[in-house]
Amino acid sequence: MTEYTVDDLAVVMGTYNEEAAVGTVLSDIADVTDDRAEVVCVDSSDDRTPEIAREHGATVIEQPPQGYGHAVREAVLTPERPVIVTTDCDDTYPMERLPQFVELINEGYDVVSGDRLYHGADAMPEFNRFGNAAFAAVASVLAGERVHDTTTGMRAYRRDLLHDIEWTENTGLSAELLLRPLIRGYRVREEPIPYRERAGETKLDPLGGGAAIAKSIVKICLEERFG
Ligand SMILES: Nc1nc2c(ncn2[C@@H]2O[C@H](COP(=O)(O)OP(=O)(O)OP(=O)(O)O)[C@@H](O)[C@H]2O)c(=O)[nH]1
Ligand SMILES: [Mg+2]
Repeated sequence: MTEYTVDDLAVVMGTYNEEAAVGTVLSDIADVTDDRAEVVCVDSSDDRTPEIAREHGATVIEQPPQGYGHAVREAVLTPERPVIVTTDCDDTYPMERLPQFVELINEGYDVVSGDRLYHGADAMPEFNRFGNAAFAAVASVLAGERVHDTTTGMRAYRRDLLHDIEWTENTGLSAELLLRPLIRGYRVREEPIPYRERAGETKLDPLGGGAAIAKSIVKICLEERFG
């Protein structure tokens, strides 16, 4: 089996007015990969985020603001490199773990999903923590396999898988990117990660967004198992 390195890695993200965090996130990626990973930002900002991203050598694709899933779907489908990692551009995810995520792909996993709940996710707002526990419980029952964090922003994927499945969700895209491969029998692993407090303002409406995610989880699981 091919042994991938950070030269085979693309790190991708949606960016929407993240000027408080984008410099730190892209510097962290450059540091841990010796500047060898490709970086793609699908950007909908009206602040300095895209300029800062370009200064750090990222490829910036402009897109009108249409929500998380529109941005991240375009982001994951863009790179040619065989290993693709998603992150949020808000300095919440541990970029120092990128080499380990590549290693787990080398061990044979198709999806490596950063599990924020394992260590307690103290930095997560209480309402989101409750919502995420509920999403995981419902998804586990409907998928027939135990999952712990369905909405994490940090995952590694084999590129082929991303092109073999049709993605339909917007706010629920993160759950979809975990659950469709899982139910189809791809090798999926959840890996505990630390989670930091966000830099800058949230882009998610907790109530409306939460309802959309719950609906996506039910729809995806029913489609995949009985559709
Ligand atoms: N291009 C683009 N990016 C988006 C859009 N909505 C969200 N994003 C980005 O997607 C990522 C996730 O959004 P967040 O606001 O962090 O959502 P969240 O992680 O559920 O909420 P927090 O707990 O506040 O971090 C961030 O990097 C956002 O900038 C959008 O409409 N367009
Ligand atoms: Mg976030």
